[in-house]
Amino acid sequence: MSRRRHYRACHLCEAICGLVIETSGDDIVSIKGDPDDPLSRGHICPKAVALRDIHEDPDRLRRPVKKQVDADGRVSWQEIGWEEALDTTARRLVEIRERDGVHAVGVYLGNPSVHNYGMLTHQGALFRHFRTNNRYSATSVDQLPHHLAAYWLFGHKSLFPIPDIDRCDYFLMLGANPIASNGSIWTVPDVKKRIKALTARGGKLVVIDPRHTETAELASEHHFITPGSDALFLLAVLNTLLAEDLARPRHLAAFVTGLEEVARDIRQFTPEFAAGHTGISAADIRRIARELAVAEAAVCYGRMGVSVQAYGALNQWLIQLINIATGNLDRPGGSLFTLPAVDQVRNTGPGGFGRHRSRVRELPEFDRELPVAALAEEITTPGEGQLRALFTGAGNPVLSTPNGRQLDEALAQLEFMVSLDPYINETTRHADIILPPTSPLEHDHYDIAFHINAVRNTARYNEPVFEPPAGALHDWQIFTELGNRVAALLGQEPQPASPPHAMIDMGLQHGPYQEQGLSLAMLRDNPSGVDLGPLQPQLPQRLFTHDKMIRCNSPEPLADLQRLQQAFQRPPGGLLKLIGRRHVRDNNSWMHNYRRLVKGRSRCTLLMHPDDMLHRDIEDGTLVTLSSRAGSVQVPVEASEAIMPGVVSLPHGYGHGRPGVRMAIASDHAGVSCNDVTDELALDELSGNALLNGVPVTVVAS
Ligand SMILES: Nc1nc2c(c(=O)[nH]1)N[C@H]1C(S)=C(S)[C@@H](COP(=O)(O)OP(=O)(O)OC[C@H]3O[C@@H](n4cnc5c(=O)[nH]c(N)nc54)[C@H](O)[C@@H]3O)O[C@H]1N2
Ligand SMILES: Nc1nc2c(c(=O)[nH]1)N[C@H]1C(S)=C(S)[C@@H](COP(=O)(O)OP(=O)(O)OC[C@H]3O[C@@H](n4cnc5c(=O)[nH]c(N)nc54)[C@H](O)[C@@H]3O)O[C@H]1N2
Ligand code: SF4
Ligand SMILES: [Mo]
Repeated sequence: MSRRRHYRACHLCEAICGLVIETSGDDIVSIKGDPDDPLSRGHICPKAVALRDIHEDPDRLRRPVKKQVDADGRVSWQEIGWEEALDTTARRLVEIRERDGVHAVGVYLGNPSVHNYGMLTHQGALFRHFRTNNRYSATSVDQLPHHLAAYWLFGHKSLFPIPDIDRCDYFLMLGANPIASNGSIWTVPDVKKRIKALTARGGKLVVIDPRHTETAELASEHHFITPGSDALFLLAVLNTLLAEDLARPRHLAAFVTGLEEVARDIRQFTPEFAAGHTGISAADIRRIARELAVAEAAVCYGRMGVSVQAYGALNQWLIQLINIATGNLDRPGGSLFTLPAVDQVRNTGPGGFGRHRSRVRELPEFDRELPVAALAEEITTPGEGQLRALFTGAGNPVLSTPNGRQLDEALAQLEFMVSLDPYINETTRHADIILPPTSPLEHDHYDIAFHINAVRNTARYNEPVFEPPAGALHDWQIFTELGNRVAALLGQEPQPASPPHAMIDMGLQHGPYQEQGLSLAMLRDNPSGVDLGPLQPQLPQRLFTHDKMIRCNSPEPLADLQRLQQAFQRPPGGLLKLIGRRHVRDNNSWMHNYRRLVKGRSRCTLLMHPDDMLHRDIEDGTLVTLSSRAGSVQVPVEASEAIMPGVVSLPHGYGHGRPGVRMAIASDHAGVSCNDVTDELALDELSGNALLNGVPVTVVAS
């Protein structure tokens, strides 16, 4: 059989590494990094080769399945044809919509939906018929605070400033572990090499994290911080900059206002006040602020650890204000906006906040989505607008959202559920019908999401590696087919659908690089990608605020300062605080079914500091009960000096031992779900984002 080389970008995480895949007939012979990709320069991580495992996995569904329940309540799954699967789904969704109204139909979209461009371009074909208030996604267990900060300050939910690590001298990083995660809201393949280059040229990386992480290992300086107290640290840094007259917004001064008002409102948040709660000394906080101020090019960046906690939105807003006050926004070596070839910032709406609220708990929407922490109660609470049918796509909220156990039980009460997903997992086992799309290597790929966040402007389009099997449908085709059927049932005309690549071609030809002749044809000729150059200063033109101004005195986070101050007037509760953790061979909940990724020692352990173990009669390996208001799990302890005393850490995405999960290897490496302990009532009250880091817990030997 002759060998063929294929080019492909990895879609598994935000680093979007270029790959070269060699095949022989239907077999994958090798998967390697593509040295000619101008962004990833040959980098890959251990997950890239799992693309082969996904493709070949016998547990991956190839055809739609329908749930059968016999007289004794035993569940089995029957393969059905696409016509029946699509017809039934469309009919049931429309029936419930007609009977109970559009809000009775809910939608949850998970993380891989953003890595799959066909899902992004074509979901509207179905959802335009269901303009429901009950839209949910992984955003509200993740980056919602980043969207809000960008919306308040820059006028668009996705206008994220990106740390320009390759030209930076001083990097202050909070609550991120890119060595494990490969970067987030920061597409930065090969981050290890970039961090090493930063310190090798005399630059400094300061990491603030309750765990001495793999990233902290490479840092010039690491400080433990009490989970959930980062806002006090950031306020103290900003306060020092403003009070000591160190702020110098440089070119930003022409279009930035409101810093004086912020300076007034934050005066009481001193380094001394922060020191008492964060565990970082006032002297260190002042020094870090001064170092930031004098560095030639500096950046402050924070991710999951500061977003998905009690003050997520406040934190992300403060991080931007620090970059503005030091004049490092829109500056090489600071943080810069990208200019993606298909400009999904310009092509999508700016967002909006609080235009409607959830029915039961009155939580605010953002960009027409409600916080997913409200999903279970919207299903179980009777009354008008109660959620009766649910569509899930590329998501596993039973394992990924707070109090997943409660959601698990709620899903069982739905009248109809359909899942667009290749697996029968903890969530989709509740579906009546599962619609499996083609494997990732059977469809083409262009990344429309993550170029927005990339450290360099590049573009890359790749053809499918394999032809899809006869009759198989891509995610985008499933959306189109369902949309057409729903339209017919509602007496409407079907909408003509062009394939995703045609939409990308339009986006390229009408995008910011049209003068360079960028088009799909050009990308087809350059399968390793096209380099569009380093990030450039673009302000104020790139702003989406109506008058091209940045107003720092955003009223919502300023008002949130009161909540912060009140919370930290109370003495700390004395409970342990639970945080999460990622490992380079995990990917949220769905990549535990591939032997090469799960081999070795179990990673689903509770990290605990020896000092905390001592009082509790716990030894390394002891099985403990980890409990919160919401629930408890039993898990072995792993002693670690790398975790701050008073803090424990458990990775999320495990808990595959539930009955009915059809993922054989994952079930053998089941672990427990961290989100059986996280609490759906604990939120960043400002944004509605979940609080998954800093959950108060107890730990006792089982
Ligand atoms: N290998 C792998 N890569 C992934 C993923 C994966 O599951 N596995 N998931 C992908 C996804 S969806 C995302 S969103 C990204 C996430 O990317 P990152 O945010 O870089 O990854 P995390 O490991 O969650 O890092 C969060 C850090 O915050 C720390 N932390 C926890 N609580 C606090 C706190 O209160 N304050 C501070 N300062 N720090 C705190 C944790 O110890 C941890 O080191 O990773 C992506 N990449
Ligand atoms: N405690 C705690 N909880 C967390 C986090 C944490 O740090 N701590 N992190 C949060 C974060 S950042 C995120 S993003 C969420 C993730 O939460 P989710 O997005 O809900 O969950 P995933 O584990 O990513 O599940 C992805 C699903 O998509 C399916 N899938 C994979 N590829 C495709 C595809 O191409 N098409 C379709 N149709 N389906 C596909 C998989 O089979 C799987 O069912 O978890 C969150 N939960
Ligand atoms: S770092 Fe992310 S994009 Fe790169 S190979 Fe690994 S999983 Fe794929
Ligand atoms: Mo995420």
